[in-house]
Amino acid sequence: CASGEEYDAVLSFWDPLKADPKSYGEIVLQRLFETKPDSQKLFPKFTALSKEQLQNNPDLQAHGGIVVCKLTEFMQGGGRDKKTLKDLAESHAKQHKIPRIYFQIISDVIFEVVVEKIEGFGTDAQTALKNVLKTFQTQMGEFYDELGFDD
Ligand code: HE5
Repeated sequence: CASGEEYDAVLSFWDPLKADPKSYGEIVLQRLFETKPDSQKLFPKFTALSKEQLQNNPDLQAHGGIVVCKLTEFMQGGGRDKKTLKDLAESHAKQHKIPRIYFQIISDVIFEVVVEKIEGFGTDAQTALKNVLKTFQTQMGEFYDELGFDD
């Protein structure tokens, strides 16, 4: 599990994402679809759209914003807010049918985008972010296990 100091270290660089979740979320989802084209099929709203149609797409921006806001909420809770993750695991397992591997895949994309776009995100903050995202994936996995969702 990531330590409290690690959540603080990440949050000390997180202001740009808090200020503009849609823009960062848009980049994350576009990068996700580029690096893992299969992932696009998991989104009924986006599955049929071309790369061009995913540019400046208000739905994609809105959903990207939602994803970044949830992640911010998780970090601000210092990993102790189980309700947020439990609700997230339930909707992703039962409603959206997202195999758990995608939490790792999107975490890797988030890491890449954050390090690339956020000024001053040094090695210590990078290690902290890796550990925080790892904790996120692990806890989502534990809720998936509880729900009996095997994928
Ligand atoms: O669960 C919800 O609210 C608690 C519904 C809205 C929501 C979705 C839907 C939220 C808050 C998140 N996602 C958040 C989130 C954080 C992690 C990093 N997601 Zn989510 N998702 C939703 C992730 C990770 C993740 C990986 C993948 C492949 N997510 C997805 C996919 C996904 C899908 C298909 C949906 C359904 C809504 C939709 O299609 O929106 C356009």
